[in-house]
Amino acid sequence: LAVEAELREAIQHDQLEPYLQPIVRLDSGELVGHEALLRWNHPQRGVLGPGDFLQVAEDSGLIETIDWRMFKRSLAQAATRPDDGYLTINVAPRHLRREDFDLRLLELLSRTGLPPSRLVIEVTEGSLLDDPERVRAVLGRLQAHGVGIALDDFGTGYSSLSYLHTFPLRMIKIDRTFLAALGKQSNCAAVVSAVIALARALDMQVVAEGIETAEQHRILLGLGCEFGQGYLFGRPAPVGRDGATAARQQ
Ligand code: G
Ligand code: G
Ligand code: NA
Ligand code: MN
Repeated sequence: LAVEAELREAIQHDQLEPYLQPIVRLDSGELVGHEALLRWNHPQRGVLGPGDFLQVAEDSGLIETIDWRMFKRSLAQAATRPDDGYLTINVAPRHLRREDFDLRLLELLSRTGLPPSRLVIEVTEGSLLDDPERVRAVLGRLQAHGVGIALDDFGTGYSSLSYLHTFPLRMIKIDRTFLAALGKQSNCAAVVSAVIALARALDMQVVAEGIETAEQHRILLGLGCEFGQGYLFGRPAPVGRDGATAARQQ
């Protein structure tokens, strides 16, 4: 309860902020987009990531307010930065169960002036499977307006990609736990390679997450992975202090 009360204060005092992490083409290093990641500028404890409070935010329902503030800020920022590529936002599962989620998001897009084609929403497998018919309808309407849908943390769930493809997915993001094992466990490369081949056959883009080393970068290139994100290319950073600098210098 202490964390929940503190979170309410954090919302009131505007201590929550989107950090941006660059997403790049793995062959050229070209910047293609950014992921907005929630950070809490805690007055005593410094900058906190979602690991410290996301569960409480979701259980208490505060995540709805927090997410809409994040969406508003990151969409408005992206609208003023036309060279930043696309923006991905993380969407808590409960939003997708709301019939009016797509309408609210489209309204925010028009209010901020961000073209829908520059927005990608990141959803998890769990949030798709929770209420598949309703979620498919909401995502379908967003896709029809040009918003992209990315499947986040792919590989941590249990569903087959062929079933997940019954949702309108533009992109899958390979979870960073796979990257950690890449180069250490040989079967890991086989799994990633199969995921890339299937995604390609289904006409989806693949983004590898959590690339930290040149070795991982090299292996992914060899496997035909097109896009990536990770500390090697840029850490999540507040707008203004540019997290994409490392990517541009490559
Ligand atoms: O940045 P970090 O690695 O700590 O993020 C951890 C998790 O928090 C990720 O799984 C991500 O999906 C989630 N997350 C990050 N930012 C947001 C946000 O703005 N809203 C929601 N709902 N989840 C977020
Ligand atoms: O759940 P989601 O995939 O959205 O969360 C991404 C998380 O991964 C964020 O919390 C982000 O801060 C973190 N992250 C981004 N790049 C790297 C990286 O190269 N290594 C590690 N360990 N974490 C990363
Ligand atoms: Na994400
Ligand atoms: Mn992810």
